[in-house]
Amino acid sequence: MKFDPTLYFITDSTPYEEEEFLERVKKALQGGATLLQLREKKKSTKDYIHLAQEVHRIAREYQVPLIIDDRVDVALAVGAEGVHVGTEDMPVALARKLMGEDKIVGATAKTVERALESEQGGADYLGVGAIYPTTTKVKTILTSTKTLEEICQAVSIPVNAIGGLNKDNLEVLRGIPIAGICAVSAIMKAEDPCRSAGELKQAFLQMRGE
Ligand code: TZP
Ligand code: MG
Repeated sequence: MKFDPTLYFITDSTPYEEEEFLERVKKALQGGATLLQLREKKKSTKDYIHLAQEVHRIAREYQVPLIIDDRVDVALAVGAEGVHVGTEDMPVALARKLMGEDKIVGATAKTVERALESEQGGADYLGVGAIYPTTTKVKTILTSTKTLEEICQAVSIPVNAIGGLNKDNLEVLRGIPIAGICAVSAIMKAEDPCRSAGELKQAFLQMRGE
């Protein structure tokens, strides 16, 4: 399935009531997020599915593909456009087998080895980071821009940078052939997620020289 990785917005519903969360997701899409990931770490399967259905409704309005973090079963259950698997989740090749050829499968890679393995397993894109320390709850380590660049050179699928990125700190990525950036808090926690998404996208395109 075709997708645009330019501005990949990853959600964190933790501090919000459902209504406000969904409103924020909608605003992020209005502001120009091109790809959306629902990322839930604590919800029951039932609640994950419920939220995924709500978010999918909004994503469809804006024709933005919805990727589900970790859970192939939830992605299939709600007919989401894809799934994202990390190093401790389902192996990429198995996720691809279960999701089928038409869906999007993304993987986290922090080394060239994992990047190549993920590409061979059928990943459509890679998320690489954390580039900066992050305030989002995640089990991660910092990934250097050198490794990010080496991963970009090693694979032919799109590579997105992730971790602590905001509109004012993208300069370190200049010259590295990433396809896009991922962001949680810069958009999710912003006073105005629509404006933040727009500004972040603009900053990325400018950094890339567009
Ligand atoms: N993987 C590496 S860093 C990260 C994930 C899921 C969190 C990024 O969140 P933020 O708020 O954009 O730093
Ligand atoms: Mg995961």
